[in-house]
Amino acid sequence: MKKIGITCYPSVGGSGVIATELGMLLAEQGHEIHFITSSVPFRLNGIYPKIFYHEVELNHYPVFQYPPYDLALASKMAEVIDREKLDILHVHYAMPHAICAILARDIAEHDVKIVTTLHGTDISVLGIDHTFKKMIKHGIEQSDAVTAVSASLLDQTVNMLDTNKDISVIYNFVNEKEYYKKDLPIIKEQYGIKPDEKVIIHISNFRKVKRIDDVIQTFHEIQKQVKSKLLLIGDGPEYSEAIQLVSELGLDEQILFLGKQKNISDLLSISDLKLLLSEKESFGLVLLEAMACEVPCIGTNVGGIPEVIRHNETGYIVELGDLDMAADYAIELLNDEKRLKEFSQNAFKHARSYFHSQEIVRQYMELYDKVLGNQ
Ligand code: GMT
Repeated sequence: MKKIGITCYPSVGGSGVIATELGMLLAEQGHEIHFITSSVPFRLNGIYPKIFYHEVELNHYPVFQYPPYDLALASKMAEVIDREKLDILHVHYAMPHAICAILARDIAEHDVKIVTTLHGTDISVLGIDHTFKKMIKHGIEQSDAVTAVSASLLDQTVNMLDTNKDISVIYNFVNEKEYYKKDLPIIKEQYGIKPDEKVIIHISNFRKVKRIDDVIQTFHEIQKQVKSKLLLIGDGPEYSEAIQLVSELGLDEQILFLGKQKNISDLLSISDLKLLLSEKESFGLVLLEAMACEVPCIGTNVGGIPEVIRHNETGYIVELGDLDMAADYAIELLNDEKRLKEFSQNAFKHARSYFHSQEIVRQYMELYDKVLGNQ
């Protein structure tokens, strides 16, 4: 049995989901898990005797202009490392979590190993900023082990930071107990979608990099040839722009903005196709969630997306901004029931084999054993 600390952004987001699900699966295997986060991870909504939660509290001292979150986190990490005698502290994101973990390791008396998982945004956004580049590099190089969620992110990290650090690729996974296709025609009906209409879905945090306008423009072409509706799930900075574009294109009746939703697998269960046309995406966890629910995907040839979608088998890959191609592929697939069924099955099988949660957890365990010198 190992004692493992986990730090992630606990709010909605793929990295938070992966960190939490990993903690839950490790706890199921008998390990003791200590989440050290600013709030309870949103997926952690049950009783788990092997899981403990340590809240990072922020006091607003009048002397500080900004509350020192990173220092409060490092201090909490050090406290938990010593009190719980953690073997591993697994942090998600080099910036700021690996940096905090390194500081905590220096402060703590108990010997702990740091494992850092890179999810992308720290490398693709912060890594470009020279102010942070050296700090991110330090966080990575001082970690005892580093993983990246795709080969593409690994390459990008090595190139951008010019580091020789040995980084392992460990892909993301989904909780198969939650992500599977359910028979829910009632949901389609409740949203006013006719049985013969196809459902296309996009899920994201509506950041600019997600190119929501490309998704809407692609759907604009698709709906001319396929009776369909587009579900837009999520919320974020581009939300208002998206609503405006939908109105301008006269698609208010056909595009449903559902905002943030909890039961994503239910909505995927009524979907026929998923679109993810991002300009940056280190993995695209939503693609894997879709595939697990038998939904084929069209994604851009960007970052880790081509490592998740198998072109012409589980979906299609298009060049960034090639909306005509995306629409053509979608129309062809949605109009061919036999092919659509075949792609759905391929997507499901691929998600269940290549990205199976037990296999991914095994890979993390192997890495933990390696850093602890048990291998
Ligand atoms: O995509 C985001 O804006 C959220 C971010 C996160 O922290 O969850 O996503 C990143 O990590 C996910 C989990 O590994 C990946 O599936 C996403 O592709 C990655 N996002 C980007 O690289 C833009």
